[in-house]
Amino acid sequence: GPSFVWEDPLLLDAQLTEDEKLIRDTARSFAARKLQPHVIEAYAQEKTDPGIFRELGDLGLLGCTLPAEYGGSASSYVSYGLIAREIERVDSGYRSMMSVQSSLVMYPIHAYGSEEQRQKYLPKLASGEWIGCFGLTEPDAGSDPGGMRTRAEKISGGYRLTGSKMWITNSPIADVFVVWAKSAEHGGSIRGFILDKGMKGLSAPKISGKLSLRASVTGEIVMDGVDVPENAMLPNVSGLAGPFGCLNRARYGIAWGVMGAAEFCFHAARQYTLDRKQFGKPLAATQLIQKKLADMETEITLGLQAALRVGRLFDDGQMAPEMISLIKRNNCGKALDIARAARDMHGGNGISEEFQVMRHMLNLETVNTYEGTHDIHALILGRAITGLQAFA
Ligand code: TGC
Ligand code: FAD
Repeated sequence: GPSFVWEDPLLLDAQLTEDEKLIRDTARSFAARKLQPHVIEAYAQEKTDPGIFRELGDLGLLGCTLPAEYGGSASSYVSYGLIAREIERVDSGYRSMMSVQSSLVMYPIHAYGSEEQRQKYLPKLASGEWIGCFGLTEPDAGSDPGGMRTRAEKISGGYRLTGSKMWITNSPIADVFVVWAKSAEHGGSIRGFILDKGMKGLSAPKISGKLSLRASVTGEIVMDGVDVPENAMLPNVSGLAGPFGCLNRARYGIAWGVMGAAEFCFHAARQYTLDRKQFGKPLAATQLIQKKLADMETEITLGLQAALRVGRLFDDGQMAPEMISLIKRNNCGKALDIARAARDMHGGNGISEEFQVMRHMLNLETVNTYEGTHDIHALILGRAITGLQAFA
């Protein structure tokens, strides 16, 4: 009869199309060849290599769900998730760089932008020639982005933007800034703007001292009266639905991505405990270790299967945002638990950079927090379950 495959217990592979397997294999070999050899040093030295965007672009791994005329490959959302999983198998920071470019910068320009904006920005973002960032969070508005203070004020021929954004992935190396601001001209509603590096009054200082996601640079966006032309505004969206439309896609990718990080930790813990002998036998021959491995395998398998299900629904136009809250929250929380357990199972070696499990663990603390914290997604689900909102 059929035999059990410990690396793929419910045969996820068999549920993928040939195109999806191809893109998955491309991402896997790129991550192993080009990212893995540098990640330990990049993390230790807090160095982000902007060249990674070009390499991702060359392989068609940026904005893959967009049509070919804008540099995408009209790939499925399942393919996008598979890319996230392979990159995050190496490091959550590299996956962040890819997610922001694809879901938070290219997606809104395509979905909400004018034809002129699409032509100007998308091909160069798809090739990785330009790097993008997404500014929603502010020092005093994180979980509650509706409380943002950044303002767009109408001036002759355009708008003047004033305010600051905090914790912005890629901002210190970005060429293109998608920024959300309240516009008095539009009754105080939130509007999106595309800013270019070098505009007067625009700066993006790096945030240093991060103990997590150190291979991916994070910064502020300071807008000290930045004058932009009329055509810098995204014409086709208004309100929080704009940024949330982007977040739906990034959060969905994260649900896949963190399972890649968890798989790395699971595989490492399995191999380590098979190799390591104490009390005259492999650690893997003990009941406690086997229970931990069984728990890891179970959560990863269920998490991936759920992500695949949501991806298929996404591709069929049947995705409701609460489905994404469910898998983003569950998969991040489970990946963090798995990374902590793997760290523990490595004993003293587990704290060494060489074994890489502690880096994943530290990264996953960020991933559990950004794109809606673990608890914020519980409240989104709680609202859907009860009809009562408990945020405010
Ligand atoms: P609420 O009243 O619920 O909604 C306001 C408007 O937005 C619409 N909406 C959505 N539309 C599409 N998709 C969704 N998921 C949506 N959720 C809400 C909603 O229909 C409504 O539209 P309209 O037309 O009626 O105005 O808004 P609220 O202010 O009560 O929000 C509550 C809450 C907690 C759900 C929300 O604010 C939230 O999700 N907070 C978390 C913030 C967050 O996720 N920030 C992420 C910043 S970006 C980031 O972290 C990038 S890291 C990337 C990386 O490096 O990988
Ligand atoms: P807060 O909202 O202050 O939350 C603090 C704690 O309070 C959390 O535990 C939260 O769950 C809890 N809490 C909040 N509200 C409630 C409530 N109503 N009930 C109960 N508990 C509550 N943002 C961007 O816009 N673009 C980016 O590219 C980006 N990249 C990031 C990269 C990194 C490395 C990090 C760390 C963050 C990034 N973020 C980015 C910001 C991220 O989205 C926010 O940090 C996140 O949304 C949480 O906001 P906050 O940090 O202000 O925490």
